[in-house]
Amino acid sequence: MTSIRRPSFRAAALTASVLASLCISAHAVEFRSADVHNSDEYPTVAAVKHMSEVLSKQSGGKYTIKVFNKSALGSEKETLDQVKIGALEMNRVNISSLNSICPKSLVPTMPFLFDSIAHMRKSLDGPIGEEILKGCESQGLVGLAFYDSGARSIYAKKPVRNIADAKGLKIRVQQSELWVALVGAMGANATPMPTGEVLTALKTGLIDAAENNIPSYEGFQHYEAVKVYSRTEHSMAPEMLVMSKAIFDKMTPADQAMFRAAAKESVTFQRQKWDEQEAKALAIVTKAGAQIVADVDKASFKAAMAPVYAKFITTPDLQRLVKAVQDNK
Ligand code: GTR
Repeated sequence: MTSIRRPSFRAAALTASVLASLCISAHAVEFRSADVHNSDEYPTVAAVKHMSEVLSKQSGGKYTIKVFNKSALGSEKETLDQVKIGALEMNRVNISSLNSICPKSLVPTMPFLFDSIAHMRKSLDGPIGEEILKGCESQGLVGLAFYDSGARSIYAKKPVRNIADAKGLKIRVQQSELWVALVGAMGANATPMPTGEVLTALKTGLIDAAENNIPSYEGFQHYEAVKVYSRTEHSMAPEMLVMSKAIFDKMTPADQAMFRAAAKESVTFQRQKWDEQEAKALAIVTKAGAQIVADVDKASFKAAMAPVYAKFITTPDLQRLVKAVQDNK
């Protein structure tokens, strides 16, 4: 497995063979797409499999996508590096993993930006979303679609009902400077680490807490280690499906359009799966004894986020996009 975790001769050889097969239109091509989630049924994993079925049908069997979930190809940071250089064709990541690569990805990650899931969907489905998807192209990543990831909340061994409860907690965050600042603005200590290390870190006490949506709290089994999930709902950072621009550019315009359309079609599928998964995961964690704290003083968190906006939303482009989202209710 380690031989494909990082860009390597093997990866380069695979890329060369993918590129070669793209030139022979009758040849069947299987693209690989990475994902960190453990379950084959997790909505993002299922959605890319669905996209593969759509593509296969529309291309008469020429294109399929094989999903390598369970972080089998590496962490989100590692697999994005592979996609950028064309050593891996596709990647489904949380948008936070793109924060250091394409600045516009900061916008949907920002704390308390979206008022509701409907507001998030409406913003990402329109021109604002298109601009953010396009924003990664100069970095070698073609943004194909956004998927839902609900709202992220803090889970710990104790309830976090207001910002004072978060003070001093060691909270795992994604590997993004924005996340370090966001959790820092809560008065907590941010510990960035890849997804795959969080369960052990929670179990050994290396960290006190983490933050995620309920399907991830369940799917990564974090509920086994910390039992109190407080609905702080501090970010609705969506998922993003990206493709290597090096690979995309080798396809014909008709095939490119087919990929874009199949990705968009998988969004509807993913959202339906997402809504079902939120309900399923909630039932699993509560049955296992997790406590869901709903009476959270979200305003106390929101009031502390101005420095995060001041630090990251610094260019006229980013300011325009944030305002466009805020005006898009
Ligand atoms: C999940 C997301 C993953 C990963 C994970 C994390 O919600 O689906 O892609 O980013 O969070 O926090 O590492």
